[in-house]
Amino acid sequence: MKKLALSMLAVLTSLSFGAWSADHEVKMMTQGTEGQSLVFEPSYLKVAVGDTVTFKPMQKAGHTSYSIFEPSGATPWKAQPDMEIKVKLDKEGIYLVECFVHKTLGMVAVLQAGKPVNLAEAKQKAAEESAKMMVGKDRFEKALAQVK
Ligand SMILES: [Cu+2]
Repeated sequence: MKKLALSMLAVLTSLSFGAWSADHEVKMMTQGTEGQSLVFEPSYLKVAVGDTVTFKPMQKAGHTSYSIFEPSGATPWKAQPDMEIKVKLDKEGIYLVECFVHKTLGMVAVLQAGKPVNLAEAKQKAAEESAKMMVGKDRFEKALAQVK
């Protein structure tokens, strides 16, 4: 009986681990739903530490999800053009994401896992990147303004 209780506990524990981490979706769009060109939707997303985010290309235009800034200890990612990628945000803080092909056209996103422990560094990196953009220079700033 004790053995059965223990194995039941093991099953329950593994089930609840599965339920704790959610998957979120970010679309990579040539034309956004509000008419803007070259966007991640949403361009700001807050998740729990340990959640996953799936980047989905909605049109073929060479869209790629590259992380250009992560919390310390987090693994950077680079998706292939027009390919979906699922990433796990297992470190707390802000992640900055760009489409490699359209980064100078403001195709960027901000992800937040848990508390924004690296917000100051993220803002600095975002400002450096925004200075290189031809259009959409304010997109990082607008997304970062939503961090809470
Ligand atoms: Cu793109």
